[in-house]
Amino acid sequence: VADLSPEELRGRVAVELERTRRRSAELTDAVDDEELVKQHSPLMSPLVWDLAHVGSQEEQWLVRDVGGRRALRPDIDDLYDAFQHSRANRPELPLLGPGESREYVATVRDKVHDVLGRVPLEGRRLVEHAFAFGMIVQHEQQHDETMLATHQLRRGEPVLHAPDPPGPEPGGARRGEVLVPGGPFTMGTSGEPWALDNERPAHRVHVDDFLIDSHPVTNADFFRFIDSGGYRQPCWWSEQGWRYLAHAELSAPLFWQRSGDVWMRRRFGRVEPVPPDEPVVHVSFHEAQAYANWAGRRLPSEAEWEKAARFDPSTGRSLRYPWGDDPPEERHANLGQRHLRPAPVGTYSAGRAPSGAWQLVGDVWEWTASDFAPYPGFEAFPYREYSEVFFGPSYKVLRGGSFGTDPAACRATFRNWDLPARRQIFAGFRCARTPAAAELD
Ligand code: AVJ
Ligand code: FE
Repeated sequence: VADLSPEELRGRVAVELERTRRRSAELTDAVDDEELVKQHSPLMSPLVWDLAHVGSQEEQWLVRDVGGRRALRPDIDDLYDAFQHSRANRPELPLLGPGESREYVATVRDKVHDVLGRVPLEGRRLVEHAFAFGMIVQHEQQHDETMLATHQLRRGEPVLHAPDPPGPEPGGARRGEVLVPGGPFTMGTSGEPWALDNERPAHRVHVDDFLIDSHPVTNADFFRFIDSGGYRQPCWWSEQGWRYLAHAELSAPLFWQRSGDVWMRRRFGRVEPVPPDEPVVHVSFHEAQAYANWAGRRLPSEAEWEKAARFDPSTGRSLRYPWGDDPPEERHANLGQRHLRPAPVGTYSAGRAPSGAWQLVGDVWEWTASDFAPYPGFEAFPYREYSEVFFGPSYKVLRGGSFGTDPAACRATFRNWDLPARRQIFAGFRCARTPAAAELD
């Protein structure tokens, strides 16, 4: 950002805003008005809520705060405040209708382009203003991923279409563990202009020797857990996990269904056999943890995950992405909803980390063992409700992004979080373990 002239920066931001809006439009234009206002699951908002919420945040943050312009629709601030109304209750609200919502977000966007054309983007205000626009792009992209999860929960004929991802590369599916030698590394970031408050500041963390899976856990791995009785044996589950399992009566990942001898799954309206070589997706933290216990392993801590994903032992530096500092390209990772599924393990050799691990970014979010907590020196920005109110033992951290995560909202430092019971998000995992002393010689 600092290397760009203000004019180049304005152009870059405008492109990102429009690219993002095309995605939101695609997700909301794919269904008719009735499906736009209906609730597809109590876990999710109606799609039309997400759309107008994106506009409302953009109005408050860019039109009012950055632009200093007068409010367009202060009367709807409360309706679209995520803290005022739970997702389950949003359909009952007097929300803007589909046409009104589209008109509203377009009006806000026009004003935003006007603000972008006039606001100082240099000197003292550069970082602050560039961040505000970047935050809004990321916010909309995050809601687009949420809307994609709503599409996955929706019943009915397929309305989203995309080509399948590439297949595994020669030798790519040879799986194992990679050893990350103990020592300090830099976790988090202070210099990344679009990094959100919870990724900051950069700080040194010591991590002991650990081994981590070279690839995410696959559906075939998960078949074995299920077949060996994993969902029926309390010994693999935490107390909280077992209570949740009994209450929710789970016996497989979300969207799976047994048909005779084979597992089938529903994927964006298509029913198909569960592909054995894809990362498992739509599992809760509890299921991931139970699998890891069953396999004699554990989930990686967040620090372990990040070190495996970005620490380069040849320079001692932490990279922006597993493959280096360059922004994601198609060859690096399955991001950005180019595909409507994870790629099989052993794809994207260009995206490997210095540790040797594959597919840390893209495909599926990966559950970690860690609670969502602030880094030392954390400062809430721009408001406490973005991250700070979620800190504590209730939320577990996920890392790496999924096939539905846009590159703008994905970095090796990016932190996602959710309740340990949630599985409608595109979440999978990989396992780790602490090596025995004899293994290190
Ligand atoms: C970071 C995905 C947990 O969706 O609750 C959207 C992102 N924050 N609007 C969420 C977010 C405010 C957040 N997650
Ligand atoms: Fe939001």
